[in-house]
Amino acid sequence: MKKFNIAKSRRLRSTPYSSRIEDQGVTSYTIYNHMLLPASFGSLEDSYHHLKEHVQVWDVAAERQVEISGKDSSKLVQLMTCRDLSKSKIGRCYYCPIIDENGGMINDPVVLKIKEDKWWISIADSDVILFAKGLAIGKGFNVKITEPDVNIMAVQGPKSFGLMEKIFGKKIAEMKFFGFDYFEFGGDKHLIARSGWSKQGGYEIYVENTKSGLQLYDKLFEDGKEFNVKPGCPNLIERIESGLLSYGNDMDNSDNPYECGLDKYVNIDSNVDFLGKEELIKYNKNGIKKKLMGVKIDIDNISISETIKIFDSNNKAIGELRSGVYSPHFKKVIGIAMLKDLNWDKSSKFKININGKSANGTVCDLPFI
Ligand code: THG
Repeated sequence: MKKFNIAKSRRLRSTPYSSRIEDQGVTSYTIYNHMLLPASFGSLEDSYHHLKEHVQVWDVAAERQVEISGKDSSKLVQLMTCRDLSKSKIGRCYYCPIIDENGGMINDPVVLKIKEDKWWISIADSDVILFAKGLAIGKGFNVKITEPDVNIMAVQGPKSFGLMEKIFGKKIAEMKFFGFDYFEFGGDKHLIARSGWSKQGGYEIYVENTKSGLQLYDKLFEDGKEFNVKPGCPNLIERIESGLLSYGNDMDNSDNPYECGLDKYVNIDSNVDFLGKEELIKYNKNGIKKKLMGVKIDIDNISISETIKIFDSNNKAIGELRSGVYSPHFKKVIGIAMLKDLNWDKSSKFKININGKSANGTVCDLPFI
């Protein structure tokens, strides 16, 4: 295989934690919101087992914030999402599909209500800020839209609760899932949410004060020794088993929230107005023709850098595999596939060709675990 490097430049942004994770042994990066996002620290499987048993600190600064403030900020945020935010509360996070006028997915961020007239949209990999600015200009909204210098570090894994309590005290252990509050460290306040892109539990620290954040980063590793803390990053195996979707991989602008199985976050019956509502009402009435499903494939490894077609027993294309990884739990490859209707039956079998090898697979529900 040919070897190459990705050339660094100002356009490909590092994070305040980059030099630390490079010293700590990051072995690959992906690019997310024009920024470095660590993708591995050595073996994916070792990190997966460690994440499920101990605690990891992740540099997820690439989950950028789009800050929307001002008199019309709530109107603009609501216009962008099909989730009803009319009863949303300050100090809560909301997982919100952002959709366009056709109902096509633009992003699937976590939305934080900071104040009545200030929101953070914690985005997946697409330029939501441009979409927001375009809408605000077109509608003549009185809002300010920026990308503040906020760099999230996530603390994930079952021992995250013990570690965070040791540093921040009892109050942090009492915080509910998707709640957030401000916690003091070395004289500085940090916004911390009970959230994160794993199902192993944990927190996300939205670092605004970089200097204090870096001290906190080091403190997490110092105090974390007794919890067997390690550096980590979103883990491909864990996130697929948990059914956490990755925008740009599992779904994109050609898919709507129903097709992505995000029905829970679609409120077409509410009074609120949002872009694409008419289209979603139609999809809800007439049904959808494709849907994201789990798949299990009898093969012992896979590496996906492009879409792989899935066929039925008559060699008819019935869908495509969008993410996949070998799962030590299931002892086969598990993946997320967009399948055409008639193939959503959980016992449906299919054929797939991976790196020149033919393999058999079956359809299942998401999440796997
Ligand atoms: N945290 C923050 N920002 C993010 C992510 C994150 N931005 C990018 C990306 N991840 C956005 N995508 C997701 C997808 C799923 C979840 C969060 C962000 C998630 N889902 C929970 C679940 O599916 O169980 C809970 C959703 C709910 O029911 O409210 O956590 O991880 N800051």
